Amino acid sequence: LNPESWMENAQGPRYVQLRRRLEDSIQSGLLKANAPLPAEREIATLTGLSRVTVRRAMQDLVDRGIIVQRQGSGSFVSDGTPKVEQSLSRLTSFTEDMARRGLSSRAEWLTRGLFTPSPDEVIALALSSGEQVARLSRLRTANDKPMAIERASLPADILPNPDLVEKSLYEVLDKDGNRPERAIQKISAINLEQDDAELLSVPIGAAGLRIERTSYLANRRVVEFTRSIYRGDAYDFVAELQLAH
Ligand code: 16G
Repeated sequence: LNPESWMENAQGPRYVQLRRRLEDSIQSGLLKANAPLPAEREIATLTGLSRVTVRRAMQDLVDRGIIVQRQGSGSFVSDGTPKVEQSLSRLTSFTEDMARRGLSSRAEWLTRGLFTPSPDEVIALALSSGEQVARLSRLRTANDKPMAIERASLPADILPNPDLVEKSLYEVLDKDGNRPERAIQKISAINLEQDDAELLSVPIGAAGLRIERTSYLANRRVVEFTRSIYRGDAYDFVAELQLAH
């Protein structure tokens, strides 16, 4: 990163030059997946560039999914986990979301079966007494990289045979005429605890998003109550806003 060695004949704004330089180091394998990058301050000292320029180059690399920044621990070369822009206004399934982006999705099963519901499942799904619950817990991957842990609960009469769900839950619901048509979703920021961090292949304490989705049929019956943990570095959530009247 010595300034004389590369900035002299270089073209374009300085942050672009620095970005390209860092990209080259990553593409050539000099910096490998998950390797830490020097701190912004250090890069500024090494290159003679301002912190603002360095920050801009780094932000560009984050936006392109080439590096990831983790609060408190710095920047790292991405391990190739896709960065996904997810709309907050469309009710879609994980399988559809990944397919639309040309990514292959898979589910590693953690739990799949019928159970006696917990008190919060009884409330969330408005179950009548004695009714069982279908639980589907999966680690969801895109191009074989872990993206999210999804723990879905459904009334057993909507999904009497959970083993029929091999790939897409929504596809199975659709076939039975039970595809949800409305959902309420709540997103909160978390730091990942050990078990979830290990499943998602990120360090303990890394940023995550807890997403709770309650989905409804047209007749307002609850179909699904899903508690998910998404990787914070893999998702950008996007919503279109309109002026409130
Ligand atoms: C989405 C939903 C989840 C649903 C799943 C079905 C969130 C944030 N999103 O990931 O509730 O169960 O899609 O996906 O919870 P599938 O049809 O691919 O199984």
